[in-house]
Amino acid sequence: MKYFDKILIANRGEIAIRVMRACRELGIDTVAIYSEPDKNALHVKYADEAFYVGEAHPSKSYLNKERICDIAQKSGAEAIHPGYGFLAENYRFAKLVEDEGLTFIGPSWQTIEALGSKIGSKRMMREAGVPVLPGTPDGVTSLDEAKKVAAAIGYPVVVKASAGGGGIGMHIVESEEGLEEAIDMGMRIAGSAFGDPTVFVEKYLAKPRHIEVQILADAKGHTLHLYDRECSIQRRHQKLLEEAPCPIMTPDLRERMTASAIAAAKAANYRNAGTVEFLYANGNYYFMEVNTRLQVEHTITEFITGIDIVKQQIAVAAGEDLSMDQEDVSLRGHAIECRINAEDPLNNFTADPGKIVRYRSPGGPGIRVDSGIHMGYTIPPHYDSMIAKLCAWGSNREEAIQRMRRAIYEYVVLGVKTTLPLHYAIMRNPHFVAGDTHTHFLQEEHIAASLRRYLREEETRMQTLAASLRQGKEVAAIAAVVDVYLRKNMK
Ligand code: MV4
Repeated sequence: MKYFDKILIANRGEIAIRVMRACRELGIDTVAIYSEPDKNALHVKYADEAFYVGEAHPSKSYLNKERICDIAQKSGAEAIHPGYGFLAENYRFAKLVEDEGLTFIGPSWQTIEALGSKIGSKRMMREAGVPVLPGTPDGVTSLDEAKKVAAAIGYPVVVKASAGGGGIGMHIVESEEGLEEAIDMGMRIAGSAFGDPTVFVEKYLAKPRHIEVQILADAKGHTLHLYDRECSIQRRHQKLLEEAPCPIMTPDLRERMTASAIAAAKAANYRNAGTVEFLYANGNYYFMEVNTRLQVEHTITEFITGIDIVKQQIAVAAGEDLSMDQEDVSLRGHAIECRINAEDPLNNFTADPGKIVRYRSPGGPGIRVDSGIHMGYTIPPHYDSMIAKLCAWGSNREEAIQRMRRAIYEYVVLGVKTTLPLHYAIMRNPHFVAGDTHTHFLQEEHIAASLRRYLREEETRMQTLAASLRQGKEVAAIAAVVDVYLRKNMK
């Protein structure tokens, strides 16, 4: 089954390649778009055809809705896959694609629009019987009303932007004195960041877990869940590491959360792949938002279910029924994803773009690497610093962690600083190993100190490597790198 003859991928980097891989397996031709600094990028070489879309700045290229649709029409593509980020959750783009007679591989634009409002989606979910945190049911219109609600639910509370994301415009309030300022600040920030100053108030949870459920639905409304993921380890609302399933999940909690996620999807008339995010604390969970896109961390769900989520997205976008029932979706083992960013974890995660002078990615049992980089590639400074996703699967969580440590050990990236040593420090952290994670994990675990220790070990290895390369023993590079790694005895 082919579904489409040609698909345009409106994205770059690892996710563009991930989508094209599904297309290649299905025999679907692919069309890449690329900005000026991406003309030599891997996603361009991987595609069957590639079109220049515009200058470096995303507004000129990967966010240029009209130009992307023109390229789709010119190339004869029938559908557009948006990946994640850029236009993936832009309902105006989804609508434009449909208005042009093309297929948007994702939910309907109406569903994307409805779920884009935090207040609106919270109301929708409350009415569908999904647990939500107590708070103001609508946007704050008067300080008196906000004070009444906050007093009733009890401090601390949090002020959030309805149009927001990524914690922008979000302020924690410890007592009534701080409420007015938080509302004023939230409205100002939300207004300038999203063009919508609406804020609401809800109960604040101190150290919740972020647990999400993967959803898959077809055009007939047949809706499945693909189990859960734990995504609590984040930095400034950017996820660093995820695992599937959630390590503290019990049969009862899973039963309730997955049922809530399916109810949430049905309430929003959801089709295609999506994620329902929850906050969890003390045995209770609360709806947070729905991500109406393929997510970065879909890979670990693919590992534990064996389902190719991108192929399913393409199939249901073509109007196919889901080829399985809930009973056919089984969970096997445990998977972890480490996001490898070109950033310096010891210098406030400053981006470190530049040339990759040596590169060797890990492999072997239970390892999956999704990346858009290669040896000799220069990471442009204009985009996201995530350069690869390293995923490990094991028959249980312990084996997944052991494999991840082993894969980090094998991974060679020279030329830019990366978050690899940070991930190694996390894989060695006793609380992480015990499955004890929450949204304030990084701040509290002093990961930086242990990271320094691991980096000193790394430095010796890197010097050995650099020396052997300088002496002209540049044995077809990869072999040399592997040799240096394997000879070192890492505890
Ligand atoms: C919260 C919360 C505690 N209580 N809401 C952060 C970004 C935005 N998507 C929602 N966020 C939070 N909302 C209430 N009522 C704590 C967070 C939060 C968080 C959530 C998920 C993952 C990491 C986080 C890190 C800090 C705060």
